[in-house]
Amino acid sequence: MKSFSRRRMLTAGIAAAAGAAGVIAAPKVVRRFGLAAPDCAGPYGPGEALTYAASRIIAPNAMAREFSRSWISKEPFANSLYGPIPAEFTKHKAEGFANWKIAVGGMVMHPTEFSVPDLKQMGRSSQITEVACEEGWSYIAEWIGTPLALVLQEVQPLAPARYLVYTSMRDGLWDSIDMHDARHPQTLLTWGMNDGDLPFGFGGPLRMRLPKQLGYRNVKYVHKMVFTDSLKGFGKGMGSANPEYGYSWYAGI
Ligand SMILES: Nc1nc2c(c(=O)[nH]1)N[C@H]1C(S)=C(S)[C@@H](COP(=O)(O)O)O[C@H]1N2
Ligand SMILES: [Mo]
Repeated sequence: MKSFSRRRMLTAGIAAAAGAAGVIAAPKVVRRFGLAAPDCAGPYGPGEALTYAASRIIAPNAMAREFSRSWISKEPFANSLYGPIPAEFTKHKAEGFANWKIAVGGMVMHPTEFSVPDLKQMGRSSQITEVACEEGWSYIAEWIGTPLALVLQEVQPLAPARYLVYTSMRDGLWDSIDMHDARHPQTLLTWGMNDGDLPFGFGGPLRMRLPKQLGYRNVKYVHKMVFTDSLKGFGKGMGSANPEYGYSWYAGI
């Protein structure tokens, strides 16, 4: 009850602040608090800015819902992939991804390449959570992987690092999260699903899993991660490929 009224008060507060400043000026308000979403100047503008800021202010430790085993979907749906397949990816696929590595660099003390066995050795966590596509469908699966927080401990991001940009080798899909989401206990570099290896169709050998965010942020076949203090130099500077197509960067659920 207490937290509910506190939430209402804070929501009202943020809305009032935004209202007072004019909805168009909302991004300015959140920028003042250091919570500007990188795409807040884009089409989602004020709405996007408020969702991101509100989730950090009201529920900084919110967890995605976890389900019991009986909720696991009998027929999980692997979405289609688009675009040409680079030769480098075809080669890895032919090798059964035995030589797959993820390179972690940018603003870190120790730039490192990790193989999937390296990650498995580092640590393991599992969760039964839902993948929700922005198109409306969803499914529940058990996801098994290495908490990204453990990778951060290894590479040691430098103090100015604010975002982590991660990229797929398959189609170049890229996205970014802030340091808060990078350290979130449910953020996994996923290599397993439903008690087995992560199947190819679901992003195997390695997939970013962010159960608190929409499906498209859960990039498959990740091979590169870069810590940065600014997203300006990446694509059109809106934090991911998605806002370039009109989707929101933060996409919290
Ligand atoms: N590399 C890559 N990752 C991707 C996509 C993609 O096209 N390429 N599609 C995204 C979208 S839009 C969704 S909804 C989810 C779908 O996950 P699923 O195939 O496990 O259902 O994967 C995301 N990850
Ligand atoms: Mo999606």
